[in-house]
Amino acid sequence: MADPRVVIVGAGMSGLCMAVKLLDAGVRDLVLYEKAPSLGGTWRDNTYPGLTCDVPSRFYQYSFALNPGWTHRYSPGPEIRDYLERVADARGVRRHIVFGTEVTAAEHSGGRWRVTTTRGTDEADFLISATGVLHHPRHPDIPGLDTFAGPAFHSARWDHGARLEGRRVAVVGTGSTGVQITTALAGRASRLLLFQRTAQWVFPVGNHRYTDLTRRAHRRLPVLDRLFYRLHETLLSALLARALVAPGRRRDLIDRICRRHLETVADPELRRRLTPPDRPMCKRLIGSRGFYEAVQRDDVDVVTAPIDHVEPRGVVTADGVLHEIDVLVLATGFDAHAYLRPIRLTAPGGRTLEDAWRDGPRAYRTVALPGFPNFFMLMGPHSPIGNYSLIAIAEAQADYVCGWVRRYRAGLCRSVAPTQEATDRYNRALRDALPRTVWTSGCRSWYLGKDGLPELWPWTPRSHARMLAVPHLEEFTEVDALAPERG
Ligand code: N01
Repeated sequence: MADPRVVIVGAGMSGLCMAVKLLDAGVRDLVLYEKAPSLGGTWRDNTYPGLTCDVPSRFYQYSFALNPGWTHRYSPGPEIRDYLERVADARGVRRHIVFGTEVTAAEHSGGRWRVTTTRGTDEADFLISATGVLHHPRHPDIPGLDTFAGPAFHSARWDHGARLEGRRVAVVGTGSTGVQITTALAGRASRLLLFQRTAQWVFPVGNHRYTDLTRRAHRRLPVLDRLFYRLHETLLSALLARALVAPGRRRDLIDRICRRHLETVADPELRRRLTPPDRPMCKRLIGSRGFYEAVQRDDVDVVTAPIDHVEPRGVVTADGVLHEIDVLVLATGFDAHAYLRPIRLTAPGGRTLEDAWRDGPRAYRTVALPGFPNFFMLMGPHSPIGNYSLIAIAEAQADYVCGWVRRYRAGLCRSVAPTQEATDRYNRALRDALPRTVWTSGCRSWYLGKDGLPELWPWTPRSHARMLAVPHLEEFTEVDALAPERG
């Protein structure tokens, strides 16, 4: 039985998940390269005020490490980060992580992946990308941004040295992040200006604290954790996940709830400005009960005039108004299409990832790429990342990858990749299903790729898990034998 060397890129939520599953499967020659000095990925990078997961804590956790101690129905960010740290320690992952080391390139030659990092080189039989989806902050191209006299920073690079109490703070962007920051800072800042380019729908969800009694009950009766995990999975799958991918009653219900919630904004003019141009769920549905209350405060303004430029004293809008501020927060999102990049990935025969994805990121069943042997992705293209637990998705994908590692150890495969034909067939089915999704209803969203088509899973997350539960061995081929020799 050959024991493969496995390299995982990234020690965030999905990298840790992959590592636990591989260790459980008996793989010992395992390394996770993490470019940061600590683990946690998005939950390490994001530390902004109000950071809360928008998926219920009972479901936003590993099914193999259920936590009875969650303090809230929706977990605060730092709690999730602590949880990931604890899982890494408890499951023996930490000693496999090499921190402060970025993978810059990987080339498959001689039957193995030659991995280049900022600290040297390595070799691997399996290369697994767990680099996350929303990782590279999107810095807006606003003229004069660097001339601002006060602290100015992206939401994912929060400057904790910047004083906020009693200061005039501007927040640019009204996605999930901008909404959470605005809700948290209203009343703390002396004046809060929310620069909104496009309004987004907000679904009313409150966040209550679990009582000590509840937490004690969950500690004593682990079956409760399992029960609530399944319950939340079922609710999210049955309501939200289906509403995203199929027209009908569920989608209409979510529409109605969002519209009713907007009616709680008393001033018709403000309500008009907060009315999105597209349907709920075109972008990731925002969950908040406090946001509309926050923007109705006297010390909070929603500015809808487009930003023209920034000058040392503040933000100047296209109507010529200078909005004087002390702190500028850019909640402008992430480059969602940068999958894996800037890593340079080269398949046998010299084909690069850039070649493969010239027309946009396309994968085999979200996890693999034709021509790239023993290379797997977590959260790869078209993963079901809309309003669902990404942890559950990562688990399904990690289980699938483990299947191939097991087959390798059993001597049943050596350097496998999906065939181009199977990949094309899968992508055709995917495209055929897209018109039923809400994202083709006239949305403007980073969910859409450069061809205007959604880059999301057009079926339910459960169908994704069901698909990955079957290995589809007949759709894979040994690659080395087929790769053309380089001249
Ligand atoms: O980013 P976004 P986010 N001038 O891309 C605006 C996840 N998340 O960080 O809509 C002015 O959603 C942009 O305007 P427009 C969640 O999956 C999860 O908020 O493009 N405005 C938009 O309003 C979410 O989907 C949790 O017109 C500019 C905003 O910035 C994802 O992270 C919590 C601009 C960006 O919104 C990203 O959310 C928080 C410009 N030049 C976030 N450029 C969880 O709980 C951009 N904007 C799991």
